[in-house]
Amino acid sequence: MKIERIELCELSVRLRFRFETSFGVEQDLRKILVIVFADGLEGYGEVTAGHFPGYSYETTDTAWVALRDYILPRIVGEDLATPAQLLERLRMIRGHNMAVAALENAFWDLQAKAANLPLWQLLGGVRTEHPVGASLGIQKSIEATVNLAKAHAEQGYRRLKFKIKPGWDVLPLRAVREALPDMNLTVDANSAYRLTDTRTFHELDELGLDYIEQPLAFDDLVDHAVLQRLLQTPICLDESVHSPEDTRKALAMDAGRVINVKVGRVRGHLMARRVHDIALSFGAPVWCGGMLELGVGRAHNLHISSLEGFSLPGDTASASRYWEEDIVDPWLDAEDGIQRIPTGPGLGVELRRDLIERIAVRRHTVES
Ligand code: OSB
Ligand code: MG
Repeated sequence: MKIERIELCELSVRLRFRFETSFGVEQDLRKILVIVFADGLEGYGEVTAGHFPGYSYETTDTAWVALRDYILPRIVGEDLATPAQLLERLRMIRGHNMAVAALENAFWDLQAKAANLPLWQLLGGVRTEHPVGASLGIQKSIEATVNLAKAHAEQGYRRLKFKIKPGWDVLPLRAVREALPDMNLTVDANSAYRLTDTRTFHELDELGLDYIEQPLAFDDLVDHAVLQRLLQTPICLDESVHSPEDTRKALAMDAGRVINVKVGRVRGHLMARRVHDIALSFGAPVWCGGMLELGVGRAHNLHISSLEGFSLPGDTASASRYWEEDIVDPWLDAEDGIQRIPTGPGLGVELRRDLIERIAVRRHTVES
């Protein structure tokens, strides 16, 4: 397919809730939509980076510059047959995985549309429904945490994940465990702890959590392996895994036993699939992480969740949990904790141009 034109569109959006994690609070976000034109078709991708470098060094602004100055000029006008060829054209660009992934994802969408297949099928998926969990931010009180947990359990979410940080961990989780004795519960520290916080880890280990997500440094595997040996609860790696090679090394050294696959963090679907395959070969379950995506990113997350090894609920909750309005039709909402993966060609969602027009704050177009 000859890539004729690529459009970037930055959108200003407001989350329905204030989302607090160990690295900060977010509510007003800026997201980049990537639209790729080829053969009379359009493919869509979304940059998953946050607006602040708290989760990763990538941000909306770094992705904008990386796409505009380095990535798009290498792709517009090219005749590309596969996502692998697209990645090969970008091989000399080190890092900036979320920027690259948005374009790679749009190219997959294009290819699926050209083949008249839903994206999940092109990716090798095996199911069209997937159980989902919810990621719940740090609340103002234990009571608020328990109430939020109960409300989400009632909505049918299959797993609840709680953001924790030093000083906000064992007590709220114990209260939630008492209120919901049979619920699948997890915690996500976003790298807020050190190996010396052993007491907290041992107390968390008593709560029957499905896993403890990214307790230690964002760039660490060694200490995670030491910690995993001390715990019954599996460690799930998020920030520390950026590639299939990272996955192999992490699982080989037992730095964790579960992998959170984020399509943006690992440079797109092709690499996400390899991460999945490696995890499967180690017998490690994977699940699809979330980055507070709008409908385009959320749809990509649902399609990759169709692969066999995504055996745990994803952070692919209902769009209406996050947004008053979303940029795609139809709404990607779960019913009783199950998301249906769209079955139309490509992503299987349409862009709401009127809304995009209203919330766009910056645009850039490159033509061949
Ligand atoms: O660590 O999984 C994370 C959101 C932004 C950045 C990092 C993370 C998250 C979430 C929210 O946990 C997941 C979602 O509901 O989209
Ligand atoms: Mg995480």
